[in-house]
Amino acid sequence: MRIVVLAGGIGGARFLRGLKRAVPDAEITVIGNTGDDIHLFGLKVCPDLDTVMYTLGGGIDEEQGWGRADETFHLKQELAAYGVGPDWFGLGDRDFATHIVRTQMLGAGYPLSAVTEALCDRWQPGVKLIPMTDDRVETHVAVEVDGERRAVHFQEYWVRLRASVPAEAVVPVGAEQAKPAPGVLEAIAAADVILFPPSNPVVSIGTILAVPGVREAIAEAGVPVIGLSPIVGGAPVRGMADKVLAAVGVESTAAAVAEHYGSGLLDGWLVDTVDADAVGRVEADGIRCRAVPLMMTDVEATARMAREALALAEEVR
Ligand code: GDP
Ligand code: FO1
Ligand code: CA
Repeated sequence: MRIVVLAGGIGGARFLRGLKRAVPDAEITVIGNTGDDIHLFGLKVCPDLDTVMYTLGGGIDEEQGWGRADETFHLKQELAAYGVGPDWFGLGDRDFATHIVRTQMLGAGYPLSAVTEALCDRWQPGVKLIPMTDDRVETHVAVEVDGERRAVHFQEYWVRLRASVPAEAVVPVGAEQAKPAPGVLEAIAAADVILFPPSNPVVSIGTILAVPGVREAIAEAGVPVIGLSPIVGGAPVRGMADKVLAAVGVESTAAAVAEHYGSGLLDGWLVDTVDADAVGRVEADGIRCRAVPLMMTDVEATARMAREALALAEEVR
């Protein structure tokens, strides 16, 4: 079975671990979000690609969900001693090596997709990980600070400001001119099923869908498209999805997120059992819906979620 998954960082990566457990023989292609990418200290950092790669490759800091296990921060401290920032972004020594290799390869002319493949040679994530595009896309968030409206990089909104001010708009800068990376449209066209894991609907999956051609390819693939809600009991399980959903005029409920994707894209939607009352509303919109436990407390619980998603795919096929 060929499965395509559109993934952000932690939510996507943890779901993929369960999916691999549920269907060990499946050929899984992950289309990764690169809108979170940021240039720091002259290096290109790709947080969501790295979160998927480290999580599936066994290098992730499990508790934090991003960055490397057994991390140290000597390099960051040395840079700070020279007055070189930013100090608000936690780049560790082990993680720095990844960004150095990536930046070196990009400088030598390799596209991000080739660089990602090279990095995955080390980590062996057990999936084919492809960035959504080789072109530069950066998610910016419009905020009002001291009565003045300005745009900040998504990482500045989330990590420095901790999403403490409302997001007034979310813009994937560069997306309109971006082309899907080699293999993205091919994987979608060859898929038996397409899954939206419980990733952020705006700054993860929304950004991938903003790359021209991706949304159309998914809608035209003619295979079941099944999503799992990242919103449980009216709030994100973690992160700032509520803030960025508000920016696009969508309420933070499992049903509203399904409607935001729409029946033109989604065939099936899983909500958590606490949101069972959303099932009727989602089905009235023409999207098949089931309520099942959606908390990724461990790999086995996550594998059950993946099995439910694949069972729903068979129902709508
Ligand atoms: P990020 O890039 O690290 O923010 O990760 P993603 O975009 O892939 O996923 C973020 C989303 O995952 C958030 O909106 C969370 O609500 C959701 N999430 C995290 N853990 C869980 C979980 O155990 N269950 C569900 N249903 N959603 C989760
Ligand atoms: N998230 C934080 O909340 N604080 C950090 O200092 C931080 C550093 C960081 C470094 C490398 C990396 O791969 C991820 C990192 N993240 C950090 C997570 C990052 O903000 C991601 O973009 C998340 O996916 C949020 O969507
Ligand atoms: Ca992310």
